[in-house]
Amino acid sequence: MVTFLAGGTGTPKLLAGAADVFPPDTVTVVGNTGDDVELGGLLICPDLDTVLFDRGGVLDRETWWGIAEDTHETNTELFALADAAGLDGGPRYLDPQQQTTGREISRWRRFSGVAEFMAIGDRDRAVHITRTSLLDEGKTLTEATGILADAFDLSVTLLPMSDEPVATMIHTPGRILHFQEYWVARRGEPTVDDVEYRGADEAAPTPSVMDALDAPVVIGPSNPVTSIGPILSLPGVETALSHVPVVVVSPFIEDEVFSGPAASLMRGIGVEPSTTGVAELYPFADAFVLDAADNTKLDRHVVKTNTTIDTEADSKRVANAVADALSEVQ
Ligand code: FO1
Ligand code: CA
Repeated sequence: MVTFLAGGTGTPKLLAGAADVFPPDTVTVVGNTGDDVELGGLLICPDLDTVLFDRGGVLDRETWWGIAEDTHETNTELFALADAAGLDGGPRYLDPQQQTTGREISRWRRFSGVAEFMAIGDRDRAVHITRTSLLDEGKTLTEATGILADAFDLSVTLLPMSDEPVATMIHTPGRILHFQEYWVARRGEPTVDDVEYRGADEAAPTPSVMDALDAPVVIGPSNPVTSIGPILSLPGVETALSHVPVVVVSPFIEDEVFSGPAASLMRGIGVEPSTTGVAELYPFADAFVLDAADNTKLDRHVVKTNTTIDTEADSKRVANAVADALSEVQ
């Protein structure tokens, strides 16, 4: 058995061609839920959905979010309606008093559906309606995710990191923004002063997640601050990781990041944006897979390969390097 911690695109890309190396029925994926938002009453879990859709064979691999060739009729209509009604667009936070369901809801991640600021596809939306309805029926997020995983015929086990809400909040000079407002509405442009995992102290990793953290753990080339940080912020997770072999694929080549906002977010929390900085954030990690061109000196086992992942052949090569690293530290 092996457990992958996943968020954003790094780990899903690693999983995309890893089946020969890590048979899917031996793989558990723990997904970040710090990016989750409630938008127009629907719970959207982007990082769970990227794994759900990619392992289910329907992911839009141009963007690595949403469903391939989805239509956006409802989203377009929401804009037209807001415009016609003279309502302001952009992210509109909801007041917690307006809470309409009995579910435990974190006010920090609730947005109005007026002029829906994230481009939710129509088929994608069907997933959010199903998930939210299952929660309203009293299921946990773990149960709802399991039901969706069956619907998409997943052969890996997919688990949310927690059944309780955690919100990744980005502190910027003027305001504190939810991650999706920072990333989607503000295109990652505001200066990052700090990053906060709101709710993490009161949230718990689920029992299934704690069981999964008894197996060797792989952290793919995901953003350490917004993809993996929320998982590590949950009580007990770092301690669990210190007791099992952990292999990390660096999302950097020395100080050059492959993609996304990792560098400015790391700088924002006062960590050097580089492989060295990633190693500081993962003191429990036993081995690192680094790019062949990355000459960072680390006090851990290191396996080198070309870590660029564009194709499934790339992903298989990196997965083999991960397996080599695991066998060295197991
Ligand atoms: N990212 C964007 O840049 N723009 C969008 O409109 C957008 C919509 C969206 C809808 C559903 C979903 O699951 C993800 C979506 N994303 C969008 C991606 C998302 O903001 C982030 O890339 C992830 O949260 C990072 O892990
Ligand atoms: Ca360890």
